[in-house]
Amino acid sequence: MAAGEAQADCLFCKIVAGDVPATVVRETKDFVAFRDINPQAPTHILVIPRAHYPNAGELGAAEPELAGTLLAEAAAVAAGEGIDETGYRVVFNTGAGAGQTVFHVHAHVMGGRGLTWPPG
Ligand code: IU
Repeated sequence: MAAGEAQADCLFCKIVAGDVPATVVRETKDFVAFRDINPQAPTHILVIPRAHYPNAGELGAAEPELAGTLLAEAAAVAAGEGIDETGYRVVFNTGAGAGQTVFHVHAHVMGGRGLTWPPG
């Protein structure tokens, strides 16, 4: 498989392709942002690259510019949701041990309530 290529068994690749519905809030040439189906905060959006990389580390290693732009996308989503003033969190769960369940890299953009530290 070529790096970044869509995976037939990947849920988020199916969302990118439009084969699985999602509540999309922002789209660019390289990214899609949609509402998490099981939100953990009043605002909980996932930002994904259209290209398939399993996690943030692999995206950063293969496509550092795209990885950087993903952070800008997360900030644009936060601004669009109006949570940039109050504060928000960008999370990349990386690996099953850290709670990653979908192995297509995604930034969780969460806000709209006070967020405690450390996370669980
Ligand atoms: P995780 O970091 O891999 O655990 O995050 C996966 C997220 O994908 C999680 O918050 C799910 O609620 C979310 N999600 C979704 O938004 N739509 C889906 O169809 C599925 C999972 I499956």
